Amino acid sequence: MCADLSKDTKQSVEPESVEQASQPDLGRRGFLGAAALAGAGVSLGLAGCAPGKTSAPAETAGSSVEVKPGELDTYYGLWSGGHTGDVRVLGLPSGRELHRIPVFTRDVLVGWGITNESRQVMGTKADGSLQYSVGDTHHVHGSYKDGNYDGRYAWVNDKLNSRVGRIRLDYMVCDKITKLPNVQGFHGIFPDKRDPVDPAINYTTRVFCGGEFATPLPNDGRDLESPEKYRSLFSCVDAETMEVRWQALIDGNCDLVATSYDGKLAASNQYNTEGGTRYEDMMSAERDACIFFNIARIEQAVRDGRYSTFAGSKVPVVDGTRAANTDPATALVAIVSVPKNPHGVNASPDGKYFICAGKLSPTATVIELQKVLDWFDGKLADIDAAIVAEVELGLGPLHTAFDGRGNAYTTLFLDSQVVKWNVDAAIRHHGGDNAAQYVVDRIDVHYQPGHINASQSETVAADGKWLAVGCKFSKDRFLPIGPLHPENEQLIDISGDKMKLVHEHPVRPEPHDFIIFKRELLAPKMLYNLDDFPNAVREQKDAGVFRNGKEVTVKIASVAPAFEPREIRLKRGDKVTLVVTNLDKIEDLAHGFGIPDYDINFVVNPQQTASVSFVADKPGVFWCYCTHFCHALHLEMRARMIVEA
Ligand code: K7E
Ligand code: CUA
Ligand code: CA
Repeated sequence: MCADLSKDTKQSVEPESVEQASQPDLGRRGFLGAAALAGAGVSLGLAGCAPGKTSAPAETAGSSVEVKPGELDTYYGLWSGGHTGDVRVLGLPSGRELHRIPVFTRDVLVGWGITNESRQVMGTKADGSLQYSVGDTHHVHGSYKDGNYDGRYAWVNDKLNSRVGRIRLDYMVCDKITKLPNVQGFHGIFPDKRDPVDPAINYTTRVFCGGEFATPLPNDGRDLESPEKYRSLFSCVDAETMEVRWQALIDGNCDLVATSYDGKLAASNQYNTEGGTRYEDMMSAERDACIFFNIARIEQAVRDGRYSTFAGSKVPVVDGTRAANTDPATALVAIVSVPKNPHGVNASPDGKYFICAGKLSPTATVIELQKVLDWFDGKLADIDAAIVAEVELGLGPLHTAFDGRGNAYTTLFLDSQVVKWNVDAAIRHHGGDNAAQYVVDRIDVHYQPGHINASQSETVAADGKWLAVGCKFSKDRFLPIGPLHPENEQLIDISGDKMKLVHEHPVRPEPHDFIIFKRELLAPKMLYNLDDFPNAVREQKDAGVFRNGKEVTVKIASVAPAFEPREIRLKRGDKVTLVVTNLDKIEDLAHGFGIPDYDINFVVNPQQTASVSFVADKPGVFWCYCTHFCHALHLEMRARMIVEA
């Protein structure tokens, strides 16, 4: 399983023999038990490579991955940041990180969580402190129109505190955060791609959110010792208002989420249909499920008043439990059986299939969308007949991407590989055509890949050019930096028949999912508009210190290389709101505003306004200075804040 580019080369000539050589025979590749998984993780992955043996130079020379100095990338990537609570913006194919968009956690670079405006988005407690200071982003997805990204919004989950963040892609800033009521471990997220009933609404209006951890509902101290009463909720958030429209109560749990191209279905893989509260219990059944939510029916049930609510929340909750949904004519959900503890569900760009990866099973399960709809319509007797393929791929399949040419690419966590397979061939193989070779190619990645995505993968415009892989372990790939290793992000050229590894870079842990799309789909604004800030200081003459008893408003205008006013006179104990407007109109001319010993620093972009509030509790002279290099006289760009004792 070690990196060996000679093997990649051989692989590209003889995939068959490499498959045999590189695939351990684990009990004829049957299901992995929990113990086997742990054991395999150690023997196949974590202890598999000795440093120094494998670091052949990457094949980058002359390949199209190179973006020369001064050239621009052709794709944007939006990457979840992981437990740094932010979203990364990458340029591809270079892999250069261009930006980090803070969402759930403070970012001291721009002052996210420090300015009043950002704190309002993040949410504060009655005492003014931030509601939460930690987060964990896993999945980021963009808004759709006609099946492709429209560049309006992106949404990202916070698994830790069950929040949804929305990013305005025009300014690349988070503008709303919604807390999901009665949800713990909010994991998968996916926007719908159009409305299920109104053909005129061909764009995203809902965002679906899967609750991974079942708890007593409401989780207020009752039913602690009654696991059979633990439930989880699948939530629908309005894309515009960001309010929670409805929730569906389900047995077991949700993990990842995917949506159909016709807007009719949202799907979530379930790994704990057992409803286990202990580790072993979650792996006791041979099969789990992929649950499909019938959006139009659920919204009709809400309109008809067929819902309940939980204490502490007014959100309508429909009944999506198994027992309540056995009659296809009225069912709100359809539950398809898939092998043991699946991970990942992805919708193919032709709109026909959902693919669940097996995780503890070496398989991928292909579920045909039309057949799920047929079951709801009473035309398919057995919902499990919606499964059109269940084929072996390798050990530890997690996530799947698509190239728009009928091929799927699935990460194999335990095998440290990506497998390219043909969906139609898999369906034929499943149907009894043993000659149908569905595995097209395999490539070693370094190491233990989790998420994977291809350029434009989950859109109607999947273009099959680039495939990025988030490897959870980097081991020996980079200079050692102590115990906490970087992760390894690798880029694979998938434009030809054979996959070709072309680039890798380390990344600070730990991103999960990401999307890659053509740069033309995004048109960021390069300047703010003063009209969007009601508190803007519109001209230098409006700047000054305005006192109302102990409440003081300091209005500051910045024009490089000076602040106006340059002297701020305060009295100890004043309650100060300090508003800074950057009146510069030149792109890239941002200023910072740092106040020594007051724990304040933030950035104000051209034509933006930002404010902070604090109590002037420390007397003395405080040189507030511009912290963002803006001008030859940047060091002189200061204001003297005097706090009288
Ligand atoms: Cu990392 Cu998407 Cu949270 Cu799989 S999940 S790897
Ligand atoms: Cu303004 Cu530096
Ligand atoms: Ca299970």
